[in-house]
Amino acid sequence: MTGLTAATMVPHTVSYGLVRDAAIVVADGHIAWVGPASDMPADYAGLDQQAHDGRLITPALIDCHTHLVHGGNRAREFEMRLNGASYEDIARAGGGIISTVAATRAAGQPDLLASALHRVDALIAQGVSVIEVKSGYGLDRDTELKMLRVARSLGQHRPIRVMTSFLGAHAVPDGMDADTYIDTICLPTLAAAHAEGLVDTVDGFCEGIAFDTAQIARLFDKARALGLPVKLHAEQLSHIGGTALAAAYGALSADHVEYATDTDAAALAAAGTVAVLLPGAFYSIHETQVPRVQAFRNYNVAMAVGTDWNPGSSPLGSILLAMNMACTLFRMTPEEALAGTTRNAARALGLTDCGVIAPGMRADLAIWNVSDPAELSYGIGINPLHIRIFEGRS
Ligand code: DI6
Ligand code: FE
Repeated sequence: MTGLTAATMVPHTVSYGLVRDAAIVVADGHIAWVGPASDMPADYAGLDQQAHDGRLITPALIDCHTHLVHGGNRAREFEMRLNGASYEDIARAGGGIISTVAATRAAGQPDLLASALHRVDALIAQGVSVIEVKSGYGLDRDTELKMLRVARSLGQHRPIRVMTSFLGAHAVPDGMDADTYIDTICLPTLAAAHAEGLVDTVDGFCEGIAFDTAQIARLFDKARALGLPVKLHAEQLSHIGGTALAAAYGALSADHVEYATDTDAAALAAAGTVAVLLPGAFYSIHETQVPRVQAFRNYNVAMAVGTDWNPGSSPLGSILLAMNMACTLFRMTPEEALAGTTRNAARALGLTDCGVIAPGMRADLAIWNVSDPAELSYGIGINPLHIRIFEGRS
């Protein structure tokens, strides 16, 4: 491919790792060479060439935090919130996550798959090549496994790579206390899901309305025993120590982190844990505590951006809009937002073969009808995708 402006997102180079008048050589689904066309080795000159008249090419986008397998929707709750109820009021009144649990338990696997594929298609149409998908709307063994099987199968139905997270510790089911749930349902279900090869990472919701740090620590100990990496919903609605816990366990990521402190940022940096920022949830629940982006910068914490696509706090089906919101609501720069959906999103998933355009990386690429990479975050509700390339094929 020639005639491209390549935002390679290779760090510690120029802004966006930008290469103008770039050529990219793809072979066997991987990037063989990238650089200024004038430097392309003569051996590649005989290959088929596609000219792209100055279009921008980036790594394909990565949505590193979604709950896109779920039954039903919560439009009613949206209406309640607009009539004055808070997210926590709704959760305590038996609504919220628990109502999606009922809908997800009731849904057959084909229906869950069909609705998830619609959501996957929307992300693919925006240049996404990797999605993370969580369980957590089952809260019983059969439904958690059903969700993870659906998540795993998405990649057989669409050209997309799926990373699964076991989020059994998402909410406490009705009629049970949190400790009993963790010990008698959540941990055994994790073991069963892992035995079926359904779990890439283990996640939890560490929050006053969900699980405390001691309960999450038991979950993380089990994950460690199974050899699985961890990540955590931490400090979304209050500060109860989830970020420090995630860092102590060397988590891949701590997600939301609106209420994380400077001390937490230092702990994330020391652990190499990515801060995943989710402006869709911040926006939807009218949160006012902005995550400390400047502290993450000061301590060199890698920042990723995701949709958090879920039926309650973030019915956001657009990774490009998440990038725009990260800039406008959190004051991230467009370059940070793009790093957050490419290089740093890969890192939040423990992936080392994607997220930058460099030799040896998977040829998962997005070509856009724009010339300046800032345009990807600048547009609101605009999709400038020209073509997506997945494993070298468009
Ligand atoms: N934090 C969130 O924002 C979502 N889950 C979580 O742990 C909310 C999920 C929902 O409301 O259905
Ligand atoms: Fe989430």
